[in-house]
Amino acid sequence: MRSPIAEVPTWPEDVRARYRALGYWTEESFADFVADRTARFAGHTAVVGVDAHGRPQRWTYADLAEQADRAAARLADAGVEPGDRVVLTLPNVVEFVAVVLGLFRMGALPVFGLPSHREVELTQFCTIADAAALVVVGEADGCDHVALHAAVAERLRGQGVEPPALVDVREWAQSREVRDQRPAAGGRAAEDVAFLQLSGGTTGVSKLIPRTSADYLYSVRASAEICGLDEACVMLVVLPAAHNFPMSSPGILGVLHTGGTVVLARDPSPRTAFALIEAERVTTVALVPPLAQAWLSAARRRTPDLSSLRTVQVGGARLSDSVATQIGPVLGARLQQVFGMAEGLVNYTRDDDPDEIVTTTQGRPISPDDEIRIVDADDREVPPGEEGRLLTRGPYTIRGYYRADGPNRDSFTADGFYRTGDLVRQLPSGHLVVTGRDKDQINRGGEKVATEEIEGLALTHPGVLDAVAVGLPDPYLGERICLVVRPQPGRAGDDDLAAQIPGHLRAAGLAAYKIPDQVVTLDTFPATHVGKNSRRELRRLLTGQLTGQLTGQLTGRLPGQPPVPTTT
Ligand code: AMP
Ligand code: DBH
Repeated sequence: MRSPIAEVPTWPEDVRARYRALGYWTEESFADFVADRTARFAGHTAVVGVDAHGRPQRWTYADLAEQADRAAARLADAGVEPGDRVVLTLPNVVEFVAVVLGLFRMGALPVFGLPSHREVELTQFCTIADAAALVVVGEADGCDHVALHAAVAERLRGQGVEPPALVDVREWAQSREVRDQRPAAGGRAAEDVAFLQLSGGTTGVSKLIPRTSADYLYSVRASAEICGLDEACVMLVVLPAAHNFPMSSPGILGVLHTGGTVVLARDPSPRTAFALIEAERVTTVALVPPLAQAWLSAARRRTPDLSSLRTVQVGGARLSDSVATQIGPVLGARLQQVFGMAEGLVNYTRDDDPDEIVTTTQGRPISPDDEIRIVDADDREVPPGEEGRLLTRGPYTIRGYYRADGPNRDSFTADGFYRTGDLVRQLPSGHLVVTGRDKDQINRGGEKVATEEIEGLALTHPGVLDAVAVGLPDPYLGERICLVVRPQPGRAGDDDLAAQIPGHLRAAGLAAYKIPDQVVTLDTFPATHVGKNSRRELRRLLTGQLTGQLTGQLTGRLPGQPPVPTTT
C-alpha cells in the first residue's frame, strides 16, 4: 500500500470559484478527456511512431483507447492502484502515449521523468512521490533501464523507502497474452491533482509540480486555440515527449484535444525529422534553440521538402533574435516563440503579431487572467518597460510544489505569486522579452540544471574542497555547464582532478545532460563582500579566459570541447 497523495498548496476558494465561473476550469477530468476524445475521433489517426522494439506503429484514436486500456491493465497487474504515483522514463515511443492515457484512465498519476534521468534523479522522484512503479523501456540510448531500476531500488531500500515495481514496456509487445478487460475508472475529480511534472529546479533536490486536470486542460484548450490546431494538424514531437512544452504547449495533449495526429520521432536529428515531415505531411513542430539551429544548417545543406510545415515553435530557452529571423526564410514556416514553465504560465507569439514582435519577443500570456508582476529585488514593481523579476499567478499556475514546504516559502510570495526566477521586460503590447535569469540554474539548450545539484555531488570527490557550477555562453547551447573546483590542499595543480570529475559524477548516477561540459580547477575562488563564492565573478573570469583575456588566475585547464548537438 502506498501513501495517499499528499495535500498540496492550492488556490483560495474564492479564486477557484472565479476560474470556474469564467469557464477556465471545467468538470472534465483527464479520464473524461481520454474517453471523450478517443470516442469522438475514433477513426482518425492519433499516433504515428515506433514501439519499444523499433517497429513502426500507426494508431487510430480507437486503437489508442484500446492501447491505453491495455496499458492500464498491465499497470494494475504490476500493483498500481488509483491515486498511486508512477514514474515514467520512456523515450518517444508510442507506448509513452498509451501509458500516460492509461494512467489517466485508471486515476493513477504519471510522474514525468526523462529517459536521460539516472539513479540520482529517479531516487528523488520515487522518494518524494512514493512511487508505486517505474515504467521503462528495457534498453534505450545506451542505458540498461532494467539495471537502472535495480540500482534505484537498492538506494531506496537503503533509505527505508519501498522501491517501485518495475514495468518494462518492451515485455508488453513480446507477450502474446491479450487483456481485454477495462480498468476500473479511477474517479479522480477535475480539480484533483492529475500528475506530477518536473521542475528544472534550483536546489539540490528535485521539485515535483502538482497539476490538476482543471488547470492543465484549460491551458491545453487555450493553447490549441491560440495555435490554431484542428483535426488536420500533424504535430512532430522531437523533444522528449514528457517535457511540459511538447506535452501541453499545445503539444501532444493539444493535438489529442482537437483530433489531430501526433508523430513521434525516436531521435531529434534533422535527418529523422525531415524524413518524417515529408512522409507524414507534418504541419507543426516544437524545438529548443539548439535544435532550431541544427535544423537551419541541415535545411540549407539538404533542401528537404518541408512544404507541409506551417509552424515552427521554439522555446525552452532564449532564442537569439538573429536565429529567429532565419526560421521563416529557411524552413518556409512561421516562427512561434514559446516561453513557458512546467509550473504554469505559458506565453506565445501570435499568428497575427508583426514579424518584428515574433522575432524579438517571447510572446504574451495565454490567459487574460494570467497576472504578471515585474519587480525589483525588494518585490517593488519596476516602471513599465524596465527589466525586473517576473512573478506570476493565474488559472493554471501552481501555488506550491509537491511536498516541499521549504522551497515553497522561497518560490512563492505570500499572496501566491510564483517567483519564476526569470528577468524580463514587458512591451506595451503585453509581450515579454526574456533578458536574463536570477536563479541558481543553468539552462543548457532548454534542459534546466540546478547548480547546487552538480556542486553537491562534486564535493563527494575526495580531491574537491569546494565547487561552483556556472553557465557559460555557448554558441549552440546558449549556455554550457562549467564546473570550477577548488582542490583539497595537496592536490593543487593536479591536472588529473579536473579530468576525473565528469566520470565521478556519472558514477554517482547523475543524468548525462547535467555532467559539466568543462571542468576548471582554481586555487582560490573570488568571494562576494559577505564572503560567499561569487558566481558572477567566476563567470566573468571564465568568459574572459575563453576569449583569451585572462591573466593567470586559473591553474586548471579546460578539458574537452563544447559538445555540438546531433546534426545528422
Ligand atoms: P521549468 O520551470 O523547469 O519548466 O523551466 C522553465 C524555465 O525555462 C523558464 O522559467 C525560463 O527560465 C526558461 N524558458 C522557457 N522558455 C523560454 C524562452 N522561450 N526563452 C527564455 N527562457 C525560457
Ligand atoms: O521550458 C519550459 O519548461 C517550457 C517551454 C515552453 C514549458 O514548460 C512550456 C513551453 O510549457
